[in-house]
Amino acid sequence: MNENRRDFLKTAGIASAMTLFGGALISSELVAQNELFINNNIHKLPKLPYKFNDLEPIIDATTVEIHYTKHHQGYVDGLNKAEAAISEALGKNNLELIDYWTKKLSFNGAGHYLHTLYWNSMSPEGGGQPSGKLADQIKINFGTFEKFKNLFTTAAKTVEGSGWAMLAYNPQNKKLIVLQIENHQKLTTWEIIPLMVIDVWEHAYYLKYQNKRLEYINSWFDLVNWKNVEKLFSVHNNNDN
Ligand code: MN3
Repeated sequence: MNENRRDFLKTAGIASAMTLFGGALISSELVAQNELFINNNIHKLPKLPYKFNDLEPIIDATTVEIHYTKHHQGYVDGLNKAEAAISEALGKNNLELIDYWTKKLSFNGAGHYLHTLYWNSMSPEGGGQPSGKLADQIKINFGTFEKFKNLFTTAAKTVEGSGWAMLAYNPQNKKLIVLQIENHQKLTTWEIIPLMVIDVWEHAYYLKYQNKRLEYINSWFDLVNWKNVEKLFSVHNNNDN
């Protein structure tokens, strides 16, 4: 990618709501909120919806800053690089390394998407419980909010290695489900709409919580931006009514 062009676009703040992934995975609402994409399909780091220190004391400012400016930026850069490499390979009609680049595309693309959803899954004014249709759906699919919370917490705690836990909506059978994700891209069931994620890679919590992942997850619930989760749910649940 042309560095000058990237700098120009970054400075100019040119944004358009282009989709990162085709199909059901992308949330148009999420894209609109964050102006994820700039011209020519070059992906950029979305604006963080709060300041680095706004999630304290639950997540410290240093963790948020490194996570956002180094880790998330790295996935954005990796995604752009993979797309450029695939484009170049097509141009040269040489697909010899395409298995490598499609893996990079998946890992970095999913990493970019999940981090964007992660930042929006939290708010300094978060916590409590969901309301409205989402609250009703949680009761229908999990029994009670506490049962859902226990399922989500246990899923997050037991992810092997680096990964995530996700609350998602399946529009095919109109059910909410909880998933474990390994790395950024493994163990999904593909037809689902992601609504909320917690990052349980160690870089998300290790400075403050060290090996105590469960303590991080329990504290994290006091940051959950239920308004955003409800909004994403309502976008995809609208046609059901
Ligand atoms: Mn992360």
